[in-house]
Amino acid sequence: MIKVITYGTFDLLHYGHINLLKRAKSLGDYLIVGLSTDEFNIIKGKTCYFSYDERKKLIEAIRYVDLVIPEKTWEQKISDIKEYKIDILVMGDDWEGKFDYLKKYCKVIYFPRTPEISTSQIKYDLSLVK
Ligand code: C2G
Repeated sequence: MIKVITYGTFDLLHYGHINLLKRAKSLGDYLIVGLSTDEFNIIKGKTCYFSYDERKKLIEAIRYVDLVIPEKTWEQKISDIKEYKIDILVMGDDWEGKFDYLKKYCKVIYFPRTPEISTSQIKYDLSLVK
């Protein structure tokens, strides 16, 4: 069984996220999502519209996702890879190169981001609606 993992905040879930999760799952049989907790998002400098529990419910409803675990720190990836026997780590290419240090533990693949859509873009566009 090929196990894949990816990490993210996934706030205001949109088709860019879905594209990434679909492609991540296509690489194996089992996809784990390390979902950033509200506390970790503060460390990441992100303010979320949806809470961790709400975002978890959304991600768990996606057919490509088999398990959601909390992402609490930058450092947990190595232990996650070992604990869950991960074969492939996938991230969007805005992270290109940033997780190459994990190549000694598993394959690391960066997929092109879905252009033109992002959570911040959605927030901005909505701010224009009166
Ligand atoms: N993504 C994408 N296309 C978009 C928007 C996002 O492919 N249009 C991808 C990102 O590249 C990332 C994933 O969807 O791989 C989740 O995006 P974010 O929630 O923005 O993730 P981020 O805040 O970058 O957190 O430890 C890793 C971090 O937790 C990643």
